[in-house]
Amino acid sequence: MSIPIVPVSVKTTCPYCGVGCGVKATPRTAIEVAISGDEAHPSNFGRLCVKGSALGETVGPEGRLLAPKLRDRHNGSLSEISWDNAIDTVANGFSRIIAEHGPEAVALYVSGQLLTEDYYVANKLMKGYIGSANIDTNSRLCMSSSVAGHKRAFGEDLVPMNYEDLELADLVVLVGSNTAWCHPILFQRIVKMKEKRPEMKIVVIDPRHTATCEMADLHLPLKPGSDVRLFNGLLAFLAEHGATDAAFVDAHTRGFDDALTAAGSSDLAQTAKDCKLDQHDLMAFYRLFARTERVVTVYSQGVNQSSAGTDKVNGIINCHLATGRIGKPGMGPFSFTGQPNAMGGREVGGLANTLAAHLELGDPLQGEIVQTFWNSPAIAKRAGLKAVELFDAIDSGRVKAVWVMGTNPVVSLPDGERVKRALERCELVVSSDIIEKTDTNAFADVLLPALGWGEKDGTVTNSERRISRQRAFIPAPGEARADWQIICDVARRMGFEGFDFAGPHEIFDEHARLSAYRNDASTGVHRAFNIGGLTGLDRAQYDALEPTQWPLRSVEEGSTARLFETRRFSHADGRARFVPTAPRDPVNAPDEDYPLVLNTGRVRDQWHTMTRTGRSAKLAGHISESFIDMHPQDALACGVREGELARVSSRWGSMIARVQHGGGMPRGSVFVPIHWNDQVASDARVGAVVNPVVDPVSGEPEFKHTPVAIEKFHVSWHGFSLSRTAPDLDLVTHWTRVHGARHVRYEMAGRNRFDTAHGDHHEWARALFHIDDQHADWIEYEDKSAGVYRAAHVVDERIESCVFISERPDLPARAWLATLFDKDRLDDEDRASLLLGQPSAKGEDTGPTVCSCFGVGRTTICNAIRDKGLKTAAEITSCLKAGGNCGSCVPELKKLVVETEMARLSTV
Ligand SMILES: Nc1nc2c(c(=O)[nH]1)N[C@H]1C(S)=C(S)[C@@H](COP(=O)(O)OP(=O)(O)OC[C@H]3O[C@@H](n4cnc5c(=O)[nH]c(N)nc54)[C@H](O)[C@@H]3O)O[C@H]1N2
Ligand SMILES: Nc1nc2c(c(=O)[nH]1)N[C@H]1C(S)=C(S)[C@@H](COP(=O)(O)OP(=O)(O)OC[C@H]3O[C@@H](n4cnc5c(=O)[nH]c(N)nc54)[C@H](O)[C@@H]3O)O[C@H]1N2
Ligand code: SF4
Ligand SMILES: [Mo]
Repeated sequence: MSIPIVPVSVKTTCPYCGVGCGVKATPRTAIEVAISGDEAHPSNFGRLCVKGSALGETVGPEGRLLAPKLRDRHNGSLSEISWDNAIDTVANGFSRIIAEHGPEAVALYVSGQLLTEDYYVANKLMKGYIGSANIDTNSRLCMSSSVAGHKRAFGEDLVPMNYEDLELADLVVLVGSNTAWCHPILFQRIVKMKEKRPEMKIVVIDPRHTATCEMADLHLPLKPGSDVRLFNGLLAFLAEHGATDAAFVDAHTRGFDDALTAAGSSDLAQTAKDCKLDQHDLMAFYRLFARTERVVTVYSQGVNQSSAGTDKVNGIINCHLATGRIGKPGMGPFSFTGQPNAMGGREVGGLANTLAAHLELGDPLQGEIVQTFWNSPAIAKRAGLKAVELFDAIDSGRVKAVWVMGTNPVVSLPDGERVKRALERCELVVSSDIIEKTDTNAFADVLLPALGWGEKDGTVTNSERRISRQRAFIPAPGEARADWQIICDVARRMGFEGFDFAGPHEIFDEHARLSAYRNDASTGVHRAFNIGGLTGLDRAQYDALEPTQWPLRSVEEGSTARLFETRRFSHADGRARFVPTAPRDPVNAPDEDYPLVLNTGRVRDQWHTMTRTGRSAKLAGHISESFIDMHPQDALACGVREGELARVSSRWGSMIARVQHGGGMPRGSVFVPIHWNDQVASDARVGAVVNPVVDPVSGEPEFKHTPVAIEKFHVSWHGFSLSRTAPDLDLVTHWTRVHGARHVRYEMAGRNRFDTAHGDHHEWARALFHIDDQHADWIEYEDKSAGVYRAAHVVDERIESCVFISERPDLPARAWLATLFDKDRLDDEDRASLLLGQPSAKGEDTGPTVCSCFGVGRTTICNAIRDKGLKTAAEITSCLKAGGNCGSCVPELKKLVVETEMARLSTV
């Protein structure tokens, strides 16, 4: 029976990045939803980036896990089971292992993409009922260095800032943050303000020349890992040039002298040398910072994901404390959170080394407060295992059961092969996910279908501590249940009281009450995190909750836009701490065998392990395959060329991707995106290569620095196919799947000549597409001497599949071929184009997508720049619409203007 859809617009929040944009979703059918930005939401005021705009394409039933499943370990097969059976299996499995081996033998591994309510009950179950702190989260891989740095400096994990501060600043420093691609709406807010006030300056500190640099006044391409040295140098410079705020330092901080001593030399030439920077550029940055009062320093994964991540954070905060630039409009250190609910997870205490509601493990008073409030049978007394340690403990058999929720650790943890081995050895692996086939689910004994975005209800907190509602607007598919519900069901089945909630509003209420409970130094422990003003909301009030920033102690007091305005920090004496940060090199240095440094990160149109964004044809067009970005001279030295496949290997593992040069890499470093995994490519999971080194304070992995070697991946042919059904991948050596609207595309390459096993090219193509019919309609072209073959299979004048093969990687464009799959019949011109291997009419191929919103390709844009003499991104927008919706591609448009002009100059 189909459930009627009421086309009413529902206000919710984007499930991707920590900007936390407000979204208006209007369901048209059960699988079709119109998406637009919420003009009233203070994060985005109606704008959405390209990922947010494409949300409508990701809510369909394709690939969803629709019922609980149990794996037969002997033959690997999955069978559907009832919820009752599934809950029993998980509860009994956990209870048995706890009874036999104690509470430390089980673990939860959760996610910054869970809603606060899900997160709260997961944490409560583990720390208050099972009684161990073995619950960690993928936020360990993400924000834990910032958490640790904030605690050291402020006495509590506090992000003091407000998004408006980015607009009020006269200098925005972006450290290790590709803001243009990873926090696009905040980037656009900064850029817009810069257009209004050109005197506002942007400095980017990143080894790569990223899209973010297109808008920067200054880019400092520092040596990877040398941020502490750079900010120590800045601290010394500020002190030497009388740019510190002595009154603030005296009255509100401790430890300045020690930090200054640890910062070491103020010798600019030496600092520039250590960071491999141009001395004049470094001086320009130091001077700019010294003389500008309103400075916001934004930091993200280039800072956190490092073996010196926590020190990097404190190195930055030290400079803000020294100048007193904190807790005032337009200034302060600003950690951009990655996931939509990274901040909510920190509020509930989802990390293995925190307790709950900003209360800490290991202090008897804080333990007592939480246990009394929960009225729970137990309370965790010491820190549990951090993500990388946790998987080590699973591998060694110390932890025997793990329940993974809303994260894909086989892809996202470092040393991925070890993670696979650990899960293989683990007695009981449970996974709650919305998708059935993921690299992690391949190892799960029990699969639990969770509700996804659009189906579930709850709250998330963004980078500026703003709590927003995610609201359901489509019915639950199959038997999927909300994560909080699944956790509570298991907890109750384990015999625990305290998990009877009628809905997420009751969980939120309990969370809010805990935040205010004995939140006072006279009766308990004072902490800034307090949402007492949000207690007592009934379902209707909770449903109507408007985006609200914390702290919100009471309704009368109202919420707090900016922390530390009173100059009071959360350490017992109210003072902030300088943390001495001695620079140290990354743990693993490049050597003769592994001479290059692997840096990993994100691309504009994909989200993490692609389980959702990978389903959007619109998003697949921007970058369709994994790549190894490297300097041309490094490529030469490794014997690889642009467009060819290469293997990246480290002491931990290897992967394969295509070499490219366009990403502004310095010598000595290569960059590989994190997104591609075993579901979408044969061998492109970069986590297999990444070293499992972690920061000693936070336990956050060093994702940005693994010594690697690059070598050519020898193949005898390159090709691609587009088809309405999947081809036989056993016939190819290397492949990547690219989602299309009415077809699926595979980029492929082979080691064996394809005519050996299957007679000739034609036979091979028939086998590839599983075609038995001897009389099928084929359009075929072959040039044996050039090693070129192309074929299209046509049924009733409609294209079913096509394959293009060449000995060299220079294959024809793909974009125009995809359009043939939209047609009911091929005309003569289409057939001629297929034979020719290119559109016979000029201008039909648009090239790879640059503007995903309007589907405008690179070739179209470059032609327009050249033919119409366009000079700015704005001119491109008025001519082609590109860049006119979400604006995410504007940095790339700017780059194309420059590149096309350079190409023109080199040919005149
Ligand atoms: N499109 C997209 N957006 C996303 C996500 C996504 O998957 N896709 N994920 C979200 C999540 S969870 C997160 S955590 C954020 C991450 O957001 P970002 O941190 O902006 O993204 P990354 O690409 O991981 O890395 C940022 C930059 O750090 C640089 N870097 C590497 N080493 C160093 C170094 O030693 N010093 C400095 N200063 N920089 C260095 C890299 O070159 C890279 O450009 O993005 C969020 N937004
Ligand atoms: N090499 C390298 N590795 C990295 C990083 C890096 O920069 N370099 N960055 C790290 C960072 S910052 C992050 S945040 C991680 C992200 O890494 P992951 O968390 O592993 O990646 P996701 O693809 O976001 O995984 C989310 C999973 O939850 C599922 N899911 C979606 N919605 C729901 C839901 O409502 N409920 C449940 N139960 N499941 C749901 C999705 O299908 C997916 O399988 O990667 C880390 N790994
Ligand atoms: S910037 Fe984009 S991905 Fe991030 S919350 Fe906003 S719309 Fe979603
Ligand atoms: Mo993240």
